[in-house]
Amino acid sequence: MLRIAIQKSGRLYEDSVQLLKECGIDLRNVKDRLRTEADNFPLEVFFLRDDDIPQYVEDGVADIGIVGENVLFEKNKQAEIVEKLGFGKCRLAVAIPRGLEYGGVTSLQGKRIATSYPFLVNEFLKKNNVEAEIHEISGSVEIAPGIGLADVVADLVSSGSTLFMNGLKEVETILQSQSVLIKNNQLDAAQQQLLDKLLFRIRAVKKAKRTKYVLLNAPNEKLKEIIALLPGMKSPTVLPLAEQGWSSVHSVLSEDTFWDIIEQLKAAGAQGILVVPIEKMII
Ligand code: PRT
Ligand code: ZN
Repeated sequence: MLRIAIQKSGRLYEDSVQLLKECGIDLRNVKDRLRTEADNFPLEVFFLRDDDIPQYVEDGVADIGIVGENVLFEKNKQAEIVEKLGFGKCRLAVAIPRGLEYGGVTSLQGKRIATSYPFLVNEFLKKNNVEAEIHEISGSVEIAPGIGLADVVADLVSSGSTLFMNGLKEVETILQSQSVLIKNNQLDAAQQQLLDKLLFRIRAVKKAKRTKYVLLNAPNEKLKEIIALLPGMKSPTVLPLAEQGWSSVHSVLSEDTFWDIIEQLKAAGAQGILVVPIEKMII
């Protein structure tokens, strides 16, 4: 059995459980539980504070875990990243009171920096040859300058509205972060095999999320032009319509190029374009 550690509650909980669900792993009765077993995959799930996950995985109490890179790097534990998961995106940034002039990282010299990420902030300061005083606080970092506890802050940012509401502006990015799947460094062959099985599913789910299934109708004389616009997994599927002179074309499109290609398809004479989400994609 493979043991996975995920966040008990908080910003990563929903996405972590949802990802497992999309991998066909159903967790029932998870409410207020510290551990549970999946009934259709040999997986035991531990629900923990995110801060504890790197340690559990390093020690091998859990074989794998889902945690933000910010926490993983801050805790500086021995655990290998096996897959970036694409959720929980944020950045660890330095922010200063909005009215303050900023002339680059040397402006931080001698300042008091409030943060919950002392290790990462210290590494950042060392790398930039800046000496500053780090004040470790565990929450509400953004209010520290306002109450005179610090001059500047280093905190996680996603939309930026918390900084804005507290009269702060971002001046440096220390780390770009997202959730990752990590593993213990000494998995045995059986555990690795289970992890590979899980990873295969995770990758199929991730790939499907970035891809759409497209169906459209095209006049036969335009088919060549339309097919040239569509990559498909191998090549597009073309089926004759009941109406003479028309075909139905099916293909997959990546999210990155999606809108550009749809416009070109329309311009090339495609009609009745349907775009359908894909649940899993195995290639
Ligand atoms: O109880 P536990 O210790 O498990 O949870 P926690 O309270 O330590 O963490 P939680 O649930 O708040 O966040 C878990 C993880 O989500 C973090 O470690 C990050 O990897 C990720 N994440 C993504 C974020 C954010 N975005 C985020 N915006 N974590 C926190 N924030 C906070 C930030 O600290 C600040 O207070 O949101 C505020 C800023 O948000 P914006 O949108 O106003 O910029
Ligand atoms: Zn935490």
